Amino acid sequence: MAYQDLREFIRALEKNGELKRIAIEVDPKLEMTEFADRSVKQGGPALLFEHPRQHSAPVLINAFASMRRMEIALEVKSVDEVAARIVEFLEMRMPEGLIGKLKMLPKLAEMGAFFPKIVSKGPCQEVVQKDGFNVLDFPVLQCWPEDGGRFITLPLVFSRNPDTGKRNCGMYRMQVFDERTCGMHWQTHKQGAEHYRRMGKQGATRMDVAVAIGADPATMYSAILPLPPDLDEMMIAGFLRQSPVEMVKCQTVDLEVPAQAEIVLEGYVELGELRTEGPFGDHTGFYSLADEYPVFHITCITHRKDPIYATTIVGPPPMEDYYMGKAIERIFLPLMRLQLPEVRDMSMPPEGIFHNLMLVAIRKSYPGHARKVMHAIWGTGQAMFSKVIVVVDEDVDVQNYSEVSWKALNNIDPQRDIEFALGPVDSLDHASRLPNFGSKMGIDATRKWPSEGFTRPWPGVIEMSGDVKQRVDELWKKAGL
Ligand SMILES: Cc1cc2nc3c(=O)[nH]c(=O)nc-3n(C[C@H](O)[C@H](O)[C@H](O)COP(=O)(O)O)c2cc1C
Ligand SMILES: [Mn+2]
Repeated sequence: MAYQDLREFIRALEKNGELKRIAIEVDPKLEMTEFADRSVKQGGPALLFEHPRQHSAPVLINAFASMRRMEIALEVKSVDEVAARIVEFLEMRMPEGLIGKLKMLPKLAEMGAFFPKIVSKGPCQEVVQKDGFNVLDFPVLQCWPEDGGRFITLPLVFSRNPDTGKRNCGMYRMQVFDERTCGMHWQTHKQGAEHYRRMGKQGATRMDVAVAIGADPATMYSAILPLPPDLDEMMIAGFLRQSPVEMVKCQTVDLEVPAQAEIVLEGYVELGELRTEGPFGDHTGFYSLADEYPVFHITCITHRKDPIYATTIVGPPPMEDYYMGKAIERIFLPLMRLQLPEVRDMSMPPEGIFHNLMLVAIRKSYPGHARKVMHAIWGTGQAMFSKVIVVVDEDVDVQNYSEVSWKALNNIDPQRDIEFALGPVDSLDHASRLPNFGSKMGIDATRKWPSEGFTRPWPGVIEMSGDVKQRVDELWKKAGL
């Protein structure tokens, strides 16, 4: 059964021993970060701070911060189950003949059941504040000492594509400037920024934006998925939770938000208005520098009577977002393999912060195959940000970073095997020659073939023969070892 809301998810975490309530007073300014950071690094539970200093709303953090919690969030035994369900849908073709078509009906009905449903009221509007509100009434964290202020870190930011009318939901952090103004940190490649550019082209002066904080876990998770533009995250959330997301119309803007959300900020972004946002201790483990970003003006705050404030911190890896990203890696692998069936597995180690390092194992079939795969990845959605791609043969386990380092480093002649490309890079890359533009490197660490100009013999990996291993198994004890 799908979780109705954040509370049901919290109860499930608690029942599974994955959540700790913190009864003592803790300051949302820095102290909660230190708690959350230590906890995630020790493999500790999600934390629910019941008494944030000077605030009444409890603070939930690290709710997704382990693979077990990701499984509880998505209600699966392994996130691979989600991948399998996606493949099942993608492979669904209209079968021949009436009987075959009839057999399809339940599947199609199931698909229909994913579409979000508009409802006339929702708990997220139990309290409606059209004036006299203050977003800082919520326990918004200052995450790190040199942060430019307090940041809302788990917001579901809703906007509409003015050309297609399609909704988007992305997670873009928001620095709180004052009681009713925040930064809107949608990076230039993201859909919120695209909507903003299109609104500008149409000569609009304001863009409606609504922000939901705290919802059922599938809905929250859908906001970070690297989906194609114009694919409704709320539909994907419905697919993940196998039940439609209930949406309610906002009070002051022409957008809908999840009816079961804890807190909703309604408002607008003024076209052309920019303000310095940051610095912010980011998921690279470095501070992102202050930069100019649009400003979000709040026109109305709605919330539950007793809202819970959901948040996260990012910083030196691994943090909560590593586990959210690891689940994306597993869930999106089958989608990647639709385009690139030669890919056997791929992995993004925590220290690579997703965009800095991707390890890919392929079944190599023709000369230059590894380079073809690199370019395909650089041409695919948010995988375009991959700064370093290491391509290995399929016998290398890319989840085993020590095996990859050992084999890849042995297999390369650097000058011959490195491919450089120029293109868009992650906005958080502080080393690129320009913001958002720089170089990327592919390392072809596959075994080289004569058809690639390599005519020397290629040695095999050292392995003991099976019969000797077996014999030593017996001798081992006799030797007193
Ligand atoms: C905790 C967290 C914070 C994030 N903050 C930002 C952010 O501030 N700006 C941004 O552009 N992307 C941020 N992201 C990544 C986006 O949510 C992600 O790229 C998403 O796919 C964007 O959706 P879109 O393609 O609909 O724009 C964050 C992700 C997580 C998990
Ligand atoms: Mn999107």
